[in-house]
Amino acid sequence: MLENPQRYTVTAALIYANGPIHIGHIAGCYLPADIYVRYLRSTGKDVAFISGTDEHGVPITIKAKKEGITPQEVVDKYYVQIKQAFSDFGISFDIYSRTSNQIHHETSQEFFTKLYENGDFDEEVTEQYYDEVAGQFLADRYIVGTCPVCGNPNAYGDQCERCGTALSPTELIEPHSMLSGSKPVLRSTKNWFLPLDRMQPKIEEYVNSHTEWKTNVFGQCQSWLKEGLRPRAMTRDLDWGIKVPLPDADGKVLYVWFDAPIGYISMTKEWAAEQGKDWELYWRNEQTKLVHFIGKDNIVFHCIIFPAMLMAEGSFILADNVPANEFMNLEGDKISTSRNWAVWLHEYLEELPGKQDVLRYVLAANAPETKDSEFTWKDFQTRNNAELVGIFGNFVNRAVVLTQKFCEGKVPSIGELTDYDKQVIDELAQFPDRIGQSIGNYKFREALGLLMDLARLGNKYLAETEPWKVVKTDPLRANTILNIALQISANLSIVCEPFLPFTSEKLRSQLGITELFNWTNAGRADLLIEGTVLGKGELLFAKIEDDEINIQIQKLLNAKRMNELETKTVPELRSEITYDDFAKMDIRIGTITEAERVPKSDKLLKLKVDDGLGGRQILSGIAKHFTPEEIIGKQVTFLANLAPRKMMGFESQGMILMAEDRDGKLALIAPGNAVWNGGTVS
Ligand code: B3M
Ligand code: ZN
Repeated sequence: MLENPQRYTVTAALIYANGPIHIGHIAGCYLPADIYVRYLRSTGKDVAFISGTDEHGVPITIKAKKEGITPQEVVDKYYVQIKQAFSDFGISFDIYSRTSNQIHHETSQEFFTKLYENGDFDEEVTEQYYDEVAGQFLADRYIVGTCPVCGNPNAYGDQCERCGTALSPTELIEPHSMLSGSKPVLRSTKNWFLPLDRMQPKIEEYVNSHTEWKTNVFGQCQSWLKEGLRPRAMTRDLDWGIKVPLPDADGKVLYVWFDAPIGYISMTKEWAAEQGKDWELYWRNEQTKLVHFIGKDNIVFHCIIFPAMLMAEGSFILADNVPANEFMNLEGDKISTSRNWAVWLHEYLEELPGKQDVLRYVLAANAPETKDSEFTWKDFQTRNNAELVGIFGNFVNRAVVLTQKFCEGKVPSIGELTDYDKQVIDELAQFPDRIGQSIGNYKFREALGLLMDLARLGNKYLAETEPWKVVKTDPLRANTILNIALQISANLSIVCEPFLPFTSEKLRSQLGITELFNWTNAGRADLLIEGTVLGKGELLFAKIEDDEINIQIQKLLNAKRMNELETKTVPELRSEITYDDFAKMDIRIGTITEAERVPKSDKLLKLKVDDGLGGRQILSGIAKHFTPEEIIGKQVTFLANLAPRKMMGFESQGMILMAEDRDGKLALIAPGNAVWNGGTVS
């Protein structure tokens, strides 16, 4: 672990540009990265915060096929949307670029060429799966089968997302093509492999030198190392991607997990060029600390494969830490793009405008740092109302409003301090370091808890000193109290900035802060100078009412229903019958004249049906779908020659025909025009 570096390269996963981003992405990777970076900047460090979209690989081409547009159109559309959402949400990347840029293609190809020239690859002709219907090789997500490690039936050809194992298509059990659904055949093809097996000792040495990594990250690495690493192809037989820069590699591209992490480097180059900086300082200087923020499904690529590539290349630094988070679930279920079970960031920003910090707060407070966590809208509301409004907002508001009221809206003078004042000032002084340490150790929930403790300290101080009463007898003492309360608020504006940047900004203007205070000033009780005019007082957070939350909950319920409808398939046809079989059935029209529930049965209705022959009794299992009242007088179709049978003590003489809807709801089958009772159906 690099101690006290002055320069940081911080990366956040290059998400596939094949769909919008949701709260799971934010909580898993982007928010922690942003908190970390904002904190580092505030302490005066030199930071490059790098991210962008991953625009190659099968996830992009699959999406293009699904939407009926070109891969280029897919990435162009989502790059813009994703970039905008991040920026509106206050994720403060220094650059948000894309892997389709020229500089990235060049950087990746140079990287590949260097490894090729070093002799780092094994060039091998192997049998790979080929889809004869689609006429192409099946790499990565084009092929799905059962994971040999955990039995997940939907493992991809390059990775099982359930257990995280990196796979090759040939390891899948019962593979099938995602393109045509057909069973693939094996065909020979040449590819370039990184011999991870031979590199294992070096990789092991690297991983083992980082026992400080988070337990989930270190543990996953150990289990792969224990299994033994296998050579991995760094090229693919695909047409979408970065061309393999070799003469005999027509129709081949770089493996997306080869080019994507190199994106961190090429994007740094792009940024440095724009800023007039030297990119090499951020990737080749041993004093630079490289940190990758990712979600847990990307651990193997960042802790083993990318470092192996970097080691082979030889001129780059390796990650000092890879603080991967686990997953965040939503209202008791896994977040899923295909099932639309998600809170989409761009929709949130539109539907709950101005509430970026509320979501930032809730996601940080529930961050899946050590295990999977859960987002619910009720919790969102409670945390806003009880914590942001009730604790943070309440304290600051009281300090500001009381100052407006008793001190003409100016920072009052500070007089003699009581022991209690001194104690509070001492406590205040310790907060920035404590919060900073938690952030530095990637414990963002803990840091946020401390931040709220500082607001609690402020609330307690006001409650115990009661300046609104003191002012009547001892205005100078009230001045001192309010001065201290305002100093606490000023400190809050500094230490809340990584978590709540929009609030920090508002708070600074309310307190009339014009100086560039940062973490290096924090902890002091003399930040605000006597006489400083406060800005306009406005509430930092507004209460969120049930209505707003219910809209969001309803949206999710709708998604669930839509999904259930879509996944319900039309039943298969039954086996064929002859006309004679059909002709045996006597189907007729009748009118329900009486209907009542059958005692002790929640399913059965006892019906009287006018069949033109004097009427008959039919028992029908439709009580959950119709009330007796609504069904009386309705014409129905019924099977008239079904052998009578007893149900719950009553004889049923026939069967009412019903149609079942997709969601299991029953509908009567009645002739479009009234037909005489007794009319036959044929
Ligand atoms: N694109 C996977 C993902 O979007 C992959 C990350 C690349 S990081 C270099 O989840
Ligand atoms: Zn698995």
